[in-house]
This record gives sequence, C-alpha cells and structure tokens, in this order.
Amino acid sequence: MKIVEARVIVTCPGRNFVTLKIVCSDGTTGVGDATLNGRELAVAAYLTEHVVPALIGRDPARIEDTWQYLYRGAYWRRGPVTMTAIAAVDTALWDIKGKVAGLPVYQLLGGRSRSGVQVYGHASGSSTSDVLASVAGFVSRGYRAVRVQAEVPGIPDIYGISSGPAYEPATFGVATESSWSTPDYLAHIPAVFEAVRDEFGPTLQLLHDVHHRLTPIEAARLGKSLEPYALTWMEDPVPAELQDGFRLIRQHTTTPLAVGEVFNSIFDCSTLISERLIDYIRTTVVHAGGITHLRRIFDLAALYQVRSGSHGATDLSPVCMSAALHLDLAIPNFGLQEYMPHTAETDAVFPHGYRFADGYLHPAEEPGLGVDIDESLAATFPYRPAALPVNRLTDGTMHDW
Ligand code: GCO
Ligand code: MG
Repeated sequence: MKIVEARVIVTCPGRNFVTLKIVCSDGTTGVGDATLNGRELAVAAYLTEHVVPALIGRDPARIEDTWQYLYRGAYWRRGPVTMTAIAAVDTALWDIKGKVAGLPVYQLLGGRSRSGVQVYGHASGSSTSDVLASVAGFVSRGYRAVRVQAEVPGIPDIYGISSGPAYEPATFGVATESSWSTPDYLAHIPAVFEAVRDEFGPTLQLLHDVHHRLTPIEAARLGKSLEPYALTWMEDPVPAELQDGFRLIRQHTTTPLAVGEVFNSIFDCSTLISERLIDYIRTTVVHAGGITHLRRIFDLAALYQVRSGSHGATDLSPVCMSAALHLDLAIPNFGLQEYMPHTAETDAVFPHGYRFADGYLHPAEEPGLGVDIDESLAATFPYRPAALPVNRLTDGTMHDW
C-alpha cells in the first residue's frame, strides 16, 4: 500500500481549523489536525509546499520512519509550525494503521490503562457569585475537575472569561488588546478560590491558568497564597522559556505546577521534567509532533512521576481531541485532559465518536481514531483571518498574553 494523495483542508466553522487527510492506494484514509491558532496558513503552506510532495508514494505503515524523515530531513528542527505539520502527518498515519489493523488506536498503543479519560472544563465569571454559578454548572454536568478564572477589578478584558460554553480567545481580523496588572491580580485571586472551596468542599479538583504573566517570585507568592485551597495545578505561572525560574518557584510553594501547551518538542520539556520542576506536562498531539512524539514526552515524564495534562482548548480540533484520548487511555502516567466542547458547526464538520459521561471522555471504539472531516460541509465555511489577543500593562507596556 502507498500514499497516493494528501489534502490540506482549511475550514472555519466558527473558528479556523487546518486538517490533513492522507489517502492510500487501497482507498484507506487518515486525518490529522494541523491547527496553530492565529497562524493557520503558515502550517497549511508548510504542509502543501514542503511535506505533501514528500509523502506521495511512501508506505503509510512506516510511521516512525516518516516522523524521522520529516524531522531530521527538514534540517531546520522544531518550532511550532514544523512540529504541527509533522503532528498532522503522524496522527493521520496512526489513524490509517488502526483502520488497517481493524483496531482503535489505543489498542495499538498498548491497550487501556484506565476505564476513561478524566477531563476538566473552564469555569469563569465577572463577579465571585458568577464564578460560583459557573463552577456549579460544571459540577451538575458531572465534571470532577474545574479550571477557575475570574475577572479582576481594575483589569478590563482579562484572559479566560467566557460569555458562553465554547470559550474562544481568537477574534476575526487583527489582534485585539487586553490588559494586565499583576498587583490587582495577586490581590484578588486567593479570595476567589477561598469562596469556591467554601462552596464546593475539599474534594472537587480545582485548577487555575496564570497564562504566562508573572515573574518567578510573583508566581511563588501566588502559589503560597493558594496553598490553603489545595489546587490540582497552577498553570503556566511564568513564560516557560526561562526555565531556571521554576527552581525559584519550587523553593517556595507546594502548589503543583502544570506547563507545556506552547511547547513543541521533548527538548522544551526535559529540564522541567528531569529536575522535577513541574507536576503535569501539558504538551498535546497537534503541537508536539503527533502521537509518536507526545508518547516519547510522556514516557520521559513517567520516569519522574510527572503526569500528563494535555491542552484541549477549542482551537484544537476534534481530530486532535480524538487522538489525545487514545493516548490518554493508554499511558501509565495520565493526569487530566482539558476539554471544552466545540460548537455545533465544528462538531458537524468533524463527525466523531468520542463521548462525555460523568466527568470522563471515552474515545470511539471503531478502528483508527474514530473521527473524520466532512469535506463538502467544510468547504461551505471558508477561512477567515483571525488572531489571538495581545496584552499590555495598564501603562501601555507590552506584556505576555
Ligand atoms: C488553555 C489555554 C488556551 C490558549 C489557547 C491558545 O489552557 O486552554 O491557555 O486558552 O490560550 O488555546 O490558542
Ligand atoms: Mg493554558
């Protein structure tokens, strides 16, 4: 069997998604997510111009060899565009291997290590009473883990506040601007978690995303002030390229740390994992080189008791979510999976068999990944330029979003 075609499909059923569909000589197809939020066409061009021509005529069964060919063969290694393109190919080839074997992909990865994949959703609100109502909504829908984000008095347009169930930070057109004040934020957030713990008791798992905005000593202070509320994790407290900073955070707080949604290779993770500077690694299939490379990262993490906590916001398509669930089910060191449901239009463009029940997601049992793209429906939603926000301090200085 040979690869005879690979189509790069860009569609915007409410937000942009890039999908690679590989077609084999016997008609078997496989899909991979290639969406990089706000930079979609860069990955689409990388695939169309540089990857697809190299795939034609290759044996789809040789997943590892194709991964190495695309990684080593590019000379220019790593980076989000390259690794997202490689991820799309890798994911599609695992889908094909599952279909050829007649098995769901998790069986090819060693079979189930658990009965389901525990997920967390995003609660948020403008006032503390809105936050409590939002958390209550997740609890009533069966979630056992909830990320909590709150508006901070004095900071308009803060990250993470959603007006509907499908939270989406990207907007059409050029980037909007949001704002930030570390003193206002640090003064406000502990009281929000105090209110949530008082209302929901000690066992609901609570998480919080700082979205890369603090310095290490500020993050250490926040971690300490949140200790009484026993968070499952504090996410991305500082920009993670300065990895030395995590040593300082660790000296001061026992609040667990989760990092990695913007990482794209094992080399971004290795110091944080091997020095036990984090507790959860949040790399994901689409941005970290596919199932093959993410498995390598999770295996390294397992040696150091670091657990997975993959990114799963709505800019990761149902194709990525399907692939993530197969890996989550199989690995020994699974922690949590982020899950925010997509819009009805997105679900229609990407028919999938995974299902949510009692706080857990369950992958489809059909051969392969159990997800596809409806190409004629996708064609009715043309690409629209969109961007993530940028962020400024209240005096106008550019800051990390
Ligand atoms: C999360 C993330 C997202 C990202 C978004 C960027 O933890 O879910 O931080 O909200 O900002 O996915 O594309
Ligand atoms: Mg995050």
